[in-house]
Amino acid sequence: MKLYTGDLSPYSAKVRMQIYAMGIDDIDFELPPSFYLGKLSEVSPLGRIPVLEVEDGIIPESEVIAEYLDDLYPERALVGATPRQRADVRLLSRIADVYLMNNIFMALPQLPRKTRVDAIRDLFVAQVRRGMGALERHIGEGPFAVGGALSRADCTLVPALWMCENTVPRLDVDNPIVATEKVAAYWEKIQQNEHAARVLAEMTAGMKARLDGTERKMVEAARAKAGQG
Ligand SMILES: N[C@@H](CCC(=O)N[C@@H](CS)C(=O)NCC(=O)O)C(=O)O
Repeated sequence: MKLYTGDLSPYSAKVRMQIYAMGIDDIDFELPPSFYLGKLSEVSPLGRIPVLEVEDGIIPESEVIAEYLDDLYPERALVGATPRQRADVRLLSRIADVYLMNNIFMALPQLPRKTRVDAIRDLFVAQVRRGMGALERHIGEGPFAVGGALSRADCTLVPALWMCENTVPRLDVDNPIVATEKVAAYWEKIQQNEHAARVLAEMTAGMKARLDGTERKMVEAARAKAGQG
């Protein structure tokens, strides 16, 4: 199998963390060459990563890939031990995807101050804060988001909280984690987990490449190669 993925992509990082935690070793990672050309639709009609390439086609959408991997390796599935824990794992993963990450992504075009529309930024940041409030209510108080073991809730929350901490303040608003107690305590602890630490290091490297111009050079090289000058 092959996972089309990118270091900085939080939805991809979520699937990578699951792969690391489940110890799956037959998946190659690749950044699709078309990523730098803005032509991800050549890999998947949705035009987004992650995408899992399997024998008979592709599976897009991080949550669908995550469930597929749990179905493939049920003895290692990261879904929680009881029906209630399984519901909580799904709920926290959904809060992270739909209420945190999706709204952060919608706010990203407001990063440049020169073109920023404050009302648009505020609209999406308010939704992120609402999601954070729900997370504060539902998250567990141990070292993991649900119960006493790492689950897919952690795999989704780790990249989402990294985005809250590293991206939201660049919109000139406070990091939404700071206003929480349980989420802030969880965030501090989960970063010590080896699989979390691995994806966080990858995302940090991806962010560095974006900010120091390395990524821009890759885009220019890919365009030159494709004759897009
Ligand atoms: N709902 C999708 C979201 C995936 C997504 O937004 N991926 C981003 C990177 S993290 C992407 O591919 N963006 C490229 C684009 O929008 O052109 C999922 O869960 O996989």
